Amino acid sequence: MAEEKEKAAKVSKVADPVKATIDMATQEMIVRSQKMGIETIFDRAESMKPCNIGLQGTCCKNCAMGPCRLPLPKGGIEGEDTRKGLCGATANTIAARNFLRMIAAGAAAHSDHGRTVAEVFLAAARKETDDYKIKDTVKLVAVAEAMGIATKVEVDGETKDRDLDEVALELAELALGEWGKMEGTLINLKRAPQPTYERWEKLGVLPRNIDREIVDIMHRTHMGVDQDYRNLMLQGARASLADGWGGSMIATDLQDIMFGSPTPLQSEANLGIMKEDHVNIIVHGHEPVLSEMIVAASQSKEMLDYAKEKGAKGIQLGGICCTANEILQRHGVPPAGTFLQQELAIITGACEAMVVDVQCVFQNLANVAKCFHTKLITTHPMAKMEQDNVIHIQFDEHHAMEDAKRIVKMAIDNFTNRGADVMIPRHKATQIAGFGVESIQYQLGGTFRGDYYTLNDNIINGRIRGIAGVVGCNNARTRHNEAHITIVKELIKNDVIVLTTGCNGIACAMEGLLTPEAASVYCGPGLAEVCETVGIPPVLHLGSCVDNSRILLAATEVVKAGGLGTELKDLPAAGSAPEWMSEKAISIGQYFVSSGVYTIFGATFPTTGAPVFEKHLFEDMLKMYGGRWDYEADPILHARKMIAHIDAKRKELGIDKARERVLMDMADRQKLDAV
Ligand code: SF4
Ligand code: MSK
Repeated sequence: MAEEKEKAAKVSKVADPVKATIDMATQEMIVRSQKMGIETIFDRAESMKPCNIGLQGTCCKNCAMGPCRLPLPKGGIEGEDTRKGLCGATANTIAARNFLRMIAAGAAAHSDHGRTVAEVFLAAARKETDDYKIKDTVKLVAVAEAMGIATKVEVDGETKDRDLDEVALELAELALGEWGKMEGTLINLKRAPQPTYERWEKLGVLPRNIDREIVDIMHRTHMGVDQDYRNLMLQGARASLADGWGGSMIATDLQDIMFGSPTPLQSEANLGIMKEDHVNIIVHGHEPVLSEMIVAASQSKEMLDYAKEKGAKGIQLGGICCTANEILQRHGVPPAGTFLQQELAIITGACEAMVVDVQCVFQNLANVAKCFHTKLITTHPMAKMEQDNVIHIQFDEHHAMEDAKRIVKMAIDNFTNRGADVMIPRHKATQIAGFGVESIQYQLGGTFRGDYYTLNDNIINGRIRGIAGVVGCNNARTRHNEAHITIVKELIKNDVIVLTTGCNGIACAMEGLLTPEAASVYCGPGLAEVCETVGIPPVLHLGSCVDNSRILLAATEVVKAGGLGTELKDLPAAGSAPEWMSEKAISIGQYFVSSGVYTIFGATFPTTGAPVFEKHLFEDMLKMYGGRWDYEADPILHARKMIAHIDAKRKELGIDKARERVLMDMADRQKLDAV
């Protein structure tokens, strides 16, 4: 352990905690890590700077004659762009191929998550496992019907409900088929507004099956295949739609059916949720199939009694990243932090076990865990670590609870190995999470109409200026959480309601923005009035990365409720990923753009070295899909661009005047109050 700390202390530069993050708990833990000589991502971001050519998207290593590097000359390009790789590939081709491979990796990650869920769902439907059951039968019927499965039967001239076990089995088989079917296109695409579907059909971008679109990208971007950035991006759209309306949507739907659809619940967020006198288990990654079982195991009397036997007062479960969001939205288990706080949870010295599955897991966790008693447990067959202190307990849905209990017991047994040097930051905040398409409908929809009428009404009358989806990661190249929080605060201040997922959701929770009380503190008068009347936070947490599909469906419900156009592109709405870092964010961004949403990224953008290709993303796509990409690193300008887009859409819809009236009413009211 001492040797590990010595090695870690050799890091050449250390981060300035205040410049690294806006979050107090994170600042305190960075200071602690540096005092202990344990290197974290914040320090590594100081000692290693990114490659400027890779950053521009114009480095190609798709064959062994490269890497061919095509940096944009200082001052840009005047006249013809003559840059080319050995094979003649232009900067546009190289940047487009790189962009497409990011979409492929992102879509693969989301969709493989969906595939695992679908396989577990099939095992549950076939009754091959006792650990997973159908919890939400209402959603089972709704999803089955949305995917074209009959849920009624005619018996002796009478219409009756079909046996739900039969429906579940048919749904499981149909859903799994979406990954590799030989004919047709993805079923869920038909859940989009009809004109959007027709637009995709006309453009020829309807995905055929999920796996094929990803394989197609890997083929097409191989050396010497597709060399037209426009044609490449048609495939980018196809694969991204296979993610958003395919793999991710199926993951969300089947998870809700098996584990229960989220309903609003209270919880907390940040490292301060860990408890000194409890066994602390942190689950981290993305797939909830195992963490659902860990929640159940850690709440079982058997495990709680065992923890007490070992001298702990109980078991505190917490999460990092989207596994956190999954168990937050269904069980109220508090997130211990965002992506950038994963090492810090171990550095508290109070983490008995960190259990990881797939995606967003730092390999350096193993090095940090060596400095403490923490057991680092990998659980997924495709995600192991080379370091010898990592324990692999392979999860199998057929004995899921047994695996979960083994893990929880291992953590409890480790409680007595904890060292004396423990520091859990006191910072944590209360949050209300657990919103979904159905619960927003209940909270904001008319009880009589049962749709999004009330939300639409408030958008039309101008109390709510528009809708923003603000999602995504942290990026160690930017100040942790600063852009997330600045952008969200600027949006709600300007009466834009925010739907959040992923690490943005955790960041907003840590900042106290996910409470109804936040409305009177941070919102403009119109949004504050709506939130206070309905009793909702101005920022609605819709879950994990795959749950961005909830935003697509919620937006579709808004279109269906009427008065705001006929497609997602018509809505006064915008999407944002302020601190993105993952390839999944590019896939999400592209499926939002392809679905008609103006989508803006912060931090960095991976095409700046290829201005013509970038113009295709930022301008041409608007004509094709009604949505487009944009980029702005400055958080205030970023939010203002979103608001400007929302205002332009309000004008197109002819509802800009209504908002002016509402604001005048409010000003008048304030004047009256002052008298
Ligand atoms: Fe260079 Fe062309 Fe090979 Fe890419 S594919 S590394 S541009 S030669
Ligand atoms: S966990 S993909 S850092 S949001 Fe979904 Fe957070 Fe981004 Fe991972």
